Amino acid sequence: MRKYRGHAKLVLKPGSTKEVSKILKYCNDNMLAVVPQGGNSGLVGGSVPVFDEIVINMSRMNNIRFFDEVSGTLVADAGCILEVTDHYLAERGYIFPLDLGAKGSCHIGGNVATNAGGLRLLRYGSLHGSVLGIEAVLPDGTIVDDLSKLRKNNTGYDLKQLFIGAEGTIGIITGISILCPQRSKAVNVAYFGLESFEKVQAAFREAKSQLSEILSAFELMDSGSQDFVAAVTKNKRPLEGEHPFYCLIETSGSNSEHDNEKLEKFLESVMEKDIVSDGVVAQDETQVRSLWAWREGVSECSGHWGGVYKYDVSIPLQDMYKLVEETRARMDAAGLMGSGSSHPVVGVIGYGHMGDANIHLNVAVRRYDKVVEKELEPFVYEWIKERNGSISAEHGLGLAKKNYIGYSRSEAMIGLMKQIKRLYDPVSPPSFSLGFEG
Ligand code: 2HG
Ligand code: ZN
Repeated sequence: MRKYRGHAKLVLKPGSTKEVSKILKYCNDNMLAVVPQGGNSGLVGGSVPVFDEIVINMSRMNNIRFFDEVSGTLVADAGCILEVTDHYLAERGYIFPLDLGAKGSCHIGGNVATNAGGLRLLRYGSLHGSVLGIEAVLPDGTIVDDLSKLRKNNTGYDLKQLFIGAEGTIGIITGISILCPQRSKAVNVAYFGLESFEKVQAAFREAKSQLSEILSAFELMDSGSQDFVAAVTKNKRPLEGEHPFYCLIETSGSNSEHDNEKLEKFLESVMEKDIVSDGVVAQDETQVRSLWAWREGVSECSGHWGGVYKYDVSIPLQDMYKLVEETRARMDAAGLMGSGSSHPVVGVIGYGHMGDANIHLNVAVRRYDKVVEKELEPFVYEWIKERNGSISAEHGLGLAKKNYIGYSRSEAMIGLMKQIKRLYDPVSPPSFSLGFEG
């Protein structure tokens, strides 16, 4: 993101859990700060050694340890790349229950440590549900071996849940055990344009009712986000006319013809009801990929002009897009938005996971600018708090959001988190710790 910078002098690349343990023990004994690093695809500065910490890079720990073709249980090292792991599973008829744009570089350990959500949470649920166990190393070097392969284990506290989304603050995840679903034989995708956010909501309701069990993704993109992708990639747009909103629907089932028919019928019916203005259904694998690129490409394209302020928020669905409109109006009113180079803001866009009430507000800028920042924060955080939303739906706190946790968690909750942090990491002074501590 060209936003966070560090000057670490040392990067360590452990090849085993034992080595991670030795490193952490040594660093703990000598009060040396560390930052765990996965595929470096995070968006909140969580893996950057901004305090010049020692980087512990997990990329050498990339072996699949175990896979059971009957249950779908996978046990693998934290440093396995998500896409590589998914290819391994595809060859065996399975799928990793998480997918995101950064799949080619992100690590599955980092995915679990940050509780990544991604594009198919609607179908496969959160990692809190699919992860069966973890192996982690605590700050003092203790190895926690909880690589359970069981779905059910009601014996006391479910401690692995604490590591999922803890962003490395209580230990480094070195291995995961995860339940992988059967890969669907048929994947179909539709992309369509709509005239208002009310219509997007109506289309979502229709999709759930008409496509029910085969619906695997329902993604939202506003016109600005698609303009960004068009400007950067120069690809031909999927639809002829321009629309204020676009949605991408994916179905995953067992019968391509049947699912395709269902999707075509859905599209016909929402167009008849005047919910959707225009739409297209992918005819082959290449079209499936190119339609997805109009959604997956937004995140990277929005940084094209120099920088981008990113807010990843959960808000009750009916209010979701208002945040983008009001932020845009605010930038306009402050005279910050325009085509000339004296205007730092290139555009304010919204896109994201409609199915999970999770929107990504991106403010694309020509340069990072304190004046823009002052208009955005705390405005965005206050706006979200007023509506009982979350200031980080799926990207975590990292460095970017750690001081703002109070907008989404009560004092009592933060107090409990601090106690947990202290329990797992008693010697680390607050200034050395990441996330919600400090
Ligand atoms: C996505 O859904 C990612 O594309 C990234 O979560 C969102 O860059 C962003 O703001
Ligand atoms: Zn996202």
